Amino acid sequence: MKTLVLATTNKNKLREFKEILQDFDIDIKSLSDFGPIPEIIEDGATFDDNAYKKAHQTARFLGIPAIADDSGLEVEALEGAPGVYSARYASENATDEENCDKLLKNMAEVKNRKAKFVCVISIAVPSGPALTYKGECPGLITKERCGANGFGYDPVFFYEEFGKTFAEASSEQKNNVSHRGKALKEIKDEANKISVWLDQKLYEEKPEKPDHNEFMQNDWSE
Ligand code: ITT
Repeated sequence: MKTLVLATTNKNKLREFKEILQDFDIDIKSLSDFGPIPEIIEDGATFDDNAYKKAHQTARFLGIPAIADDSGLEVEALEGAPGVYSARYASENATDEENCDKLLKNMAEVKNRKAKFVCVISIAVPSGPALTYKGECPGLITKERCGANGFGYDPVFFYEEFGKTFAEASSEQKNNVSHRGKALKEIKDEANKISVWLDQKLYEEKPEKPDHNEFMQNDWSE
C-alpha cells in the first residue's frame, strides 16, 4: 500500500480527509506522524499555486509523496473575496468567528448572497511532478452565524438543498456535497491510477536524502 503524508495544520481538514478517505487504499499519514516541518508561506495568487506549494515542499522536506488542500470561500458580490485569504480574512491570526463576523459585516447591505466553497488538492512527489484535483460547492451567505458543527465559514454558508448551514448539517451530510468531498471523491475514483503514477514517478526520481540544511535557511524557492 502507498503512503501519502497529508500536509495540513488544520485539524478540521485532517478530520474531514480521514472521514472521507476511510476506505481508500492509500495510507494517509498526518504531519504529527513525523517531526515538525518548517512553516510554509502561502503566498500564491491561486488555490492551485498554494496547494502545490504545500504538497511539494512537504514532499521535498520529508522525502515522501505528500497531499495538500488549499481551499476557501469565494463570494460573488465581493469579487471572489476572501478567496485565497479565507484563513486570514479578518487578520493574520484570525479565529473562525472573527472571519465570519467580518464577512457578515461586509455583506450587511448586500442583496446578492451567492458564494461558493472551492477546494484544490495537490498530490506531489519530492522531485516536483504533481496531480491536481478540484471541487466546488455553491451556497448563500446568511445574515448571521447559525450552527456549531464544522469549521471556518460553515456557520454562515447556507446550503439550499439542506435548507440549513453547513454548521447545522452533520459531517456526513456536508462531506457528501462539499468542495472537499467532491475533490476527494475524484481521488478515490482514481486510486489505482494514482498508485501507478506514484510508482512511476518514484521510480524515475533519484532517491536522494532530503537536505534539511536547505530548509533551515528558509530557502523554499522552487
Ligand atoms: P493548512 O494550510 O495548514 O491546510 P489552513 O486552515 O490555513 O490550513 P487554507 O489556507 O486552505 O487552510 O485556508 C482554508 C480556509 O478556508 C479555512 O481556514 C476556512 O476559513 C476556509 N474553509 C476551507 N474549507 C472550509 C470548509 O469546508 N468549511 C468552512 N470553511 C472552510
